[in-house]
Amino acid sequence: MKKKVVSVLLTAAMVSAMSVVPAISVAAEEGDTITVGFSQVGAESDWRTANTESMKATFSEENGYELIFDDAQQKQENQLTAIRNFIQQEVDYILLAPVTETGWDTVLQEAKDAGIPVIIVDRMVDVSDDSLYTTWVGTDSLLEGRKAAEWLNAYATAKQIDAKDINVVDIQGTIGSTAQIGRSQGLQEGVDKYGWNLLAQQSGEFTQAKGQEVMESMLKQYDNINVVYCENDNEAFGAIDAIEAAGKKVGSDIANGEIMVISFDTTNAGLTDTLAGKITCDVECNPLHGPRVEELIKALEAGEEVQKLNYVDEEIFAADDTVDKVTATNSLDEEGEYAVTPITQEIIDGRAY
Ligand code: GYE
Repeated sequence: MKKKVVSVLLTAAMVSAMSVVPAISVAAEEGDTITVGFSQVGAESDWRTANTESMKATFSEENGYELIFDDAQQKQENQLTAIRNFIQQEVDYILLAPVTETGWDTVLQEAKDAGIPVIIVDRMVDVSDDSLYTTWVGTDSLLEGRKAAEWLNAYATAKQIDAKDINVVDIQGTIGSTAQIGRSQGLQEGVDKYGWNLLAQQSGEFTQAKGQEVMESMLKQYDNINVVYCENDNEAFGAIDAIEAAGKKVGSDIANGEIMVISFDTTNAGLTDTLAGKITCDVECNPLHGPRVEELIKALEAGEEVQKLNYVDEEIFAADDTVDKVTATNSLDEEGEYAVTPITQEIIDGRAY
């Protein structure tokens, strides 16, 4: 890749945040290939597959990169090994999509000592020293959770459903991952604020199989569930299968015995289920991080400063038009109004993932 000066401006979809850190410049000479090691979480969900494809398409040979890709199969120990291999191979950049937030201090210190910049992608790391990574790009999971909770409150209010008649179960993501922490917190805040009954919470590991298993056991334990809060689309697919196998109906008419499914990701299959009315509200989580990470690398290559935290803008889709907007506060404590878009086939067809 040719060393050239590129604009430090990140895309409009990347909302700048917090402090600015000095860029760690890697002296890629004219014509040099940039080597990046990417430690990916796994292949647990449709979201993850779209994320992997985006990264692979961006960091291709023809774009001037050598990508060393490692699938950690949802295990942190595999990620630690992958990062240590990247250090040994003296890659130019380490890209890390961390499975959970904690447990990274030692290995990131090793990367820092080796002088290799680390870009965190998707979920966050919780480290004692922020200089252990150069920059982060990803989703605001807490905001996503709050959007879903505000949507549920607005929906129930519009349909005159009493908060005390809402019996919700939470199929959580991988415990300790940013996506789980934020989405679970968003729901908990809604429970505290509005007085819904939170019957049960259990991890479905962000997979369809585990989502189905957890929903089956919850249905056996509780006969009054009317809302299922799934922390990603694949868990929702499993939960829907479990509900239908138990002879119940998924849908928004909870006053008449239907079980409402709320989900996150807005994958193609998730939005298709939303159009079919099986998922009532799906909060977007955008997986297309490849070009965003590349923009950060280009800025660093040009010796420019980059924002430490780069949040991606995301939407909300629903099966119907009962709620047209919600107000929610993001992780930076900024209150915003977010439109809720009733899903159509045209919207699904026009999307990139
Ligand atoms: O929602 C889920 C995936 O970390 C935001 O991980 C990501 C989550 C995404 O497995 O489907």
